[in-house]
Amino acid sequence: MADGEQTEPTRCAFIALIGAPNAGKSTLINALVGSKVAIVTPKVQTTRALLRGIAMEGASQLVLIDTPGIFAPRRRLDRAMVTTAWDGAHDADIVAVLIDAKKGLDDEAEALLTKLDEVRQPKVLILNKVDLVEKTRLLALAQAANDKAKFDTTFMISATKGDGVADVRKWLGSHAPTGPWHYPEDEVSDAPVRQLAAEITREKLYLKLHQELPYQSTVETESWTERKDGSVRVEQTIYVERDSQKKIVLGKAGQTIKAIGEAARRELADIIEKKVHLFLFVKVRDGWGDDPERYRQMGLEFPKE
Ligand SMILES: Nc1nc2c(ncn2[C@@H]2O[C@H](COP(=O)(O)OP(=O)(O)OP(=O)(O)O)[C@@H](O)[C@H]2O)c(=O)[nH]1
Ligand SMILES: [Mg+2]
Repeated sequence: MADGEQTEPTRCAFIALIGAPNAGKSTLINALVGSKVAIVTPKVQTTRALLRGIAMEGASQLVLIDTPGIFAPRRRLDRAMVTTAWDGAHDADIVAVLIDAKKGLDDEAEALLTKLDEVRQPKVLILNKVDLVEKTRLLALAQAANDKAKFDTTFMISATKGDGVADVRKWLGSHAPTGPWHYPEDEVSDAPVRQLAAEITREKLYLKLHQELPYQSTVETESWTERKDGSVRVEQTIYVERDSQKKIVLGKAGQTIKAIGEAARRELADIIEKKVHLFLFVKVRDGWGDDPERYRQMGLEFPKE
């Protein structure tokens, strides 16, 4: 920059995306950032901890906080996730509330809107999945949601197709408070690559396994070694609760874990642009859902009860 040149002041906003499980929060973060930083699955409760995706919009840095879906929690892990999601909202400069337009104002969405009274920051309503819904229904839904909670503005978008995403980014950029950027300009996420690697494996696990099993498993990266030939050796452990679950994760003749490992390895290699050697181990840890160390690894507070 030449001396004396007028430049826009930098802006930086922390924006929490909250919403019911499966509303498309992680998909929207990836779309706003422009690369995959958060895992996405058709299953509810995919995101467990706060993850920040970072996007630039002109002179504004948008720090997008992906939160676990807000729902009525039962297990200890669920309670930790919901507390984490609300903490994310209270710490942010702007709160974006995502509603699945296909589902509309169901009990989950209603409960969430009611609790928004406690949120003091500017609030944005984002109706997502508009590709699945007729326009007239959308307008009615936007009206009904705005009657329930006070929003500064409303967007109707499709996070998967990208419709409306640029408008959201632009609005957030122009409403960010002036201030220095929090991260280097070229950073896309605050998560260390080891954590992203564990998340990618967890995504493949969610996609390949069904019913309760994904929820009763967690993945940790145990080691990450850069080798002289430029490739990376990654070792990960998949924790499950019971021996019967371990059998399912392994699959007949190890077929299931092989497929999970292959899909995860390929995606990780794409992202880091290096050859990856991925080694997966499955361990039975009865009650990992009550083990504080597993929460620390996931970046969650451990609820006392
Ligand atoms: N048709 C359609 N599907 C979408 C859209 N956005 C997200 N999805 C799908 O909705 C599912 C859930 O998306 P996620 O991004 O994982 O949702 P989430 O809100 O992060 O979910 P949790 O982490 O479980 O709270 C995935 O199958 C997405 O592909 C959209 O605009 N249109
Ligand atoms: Mg998510």
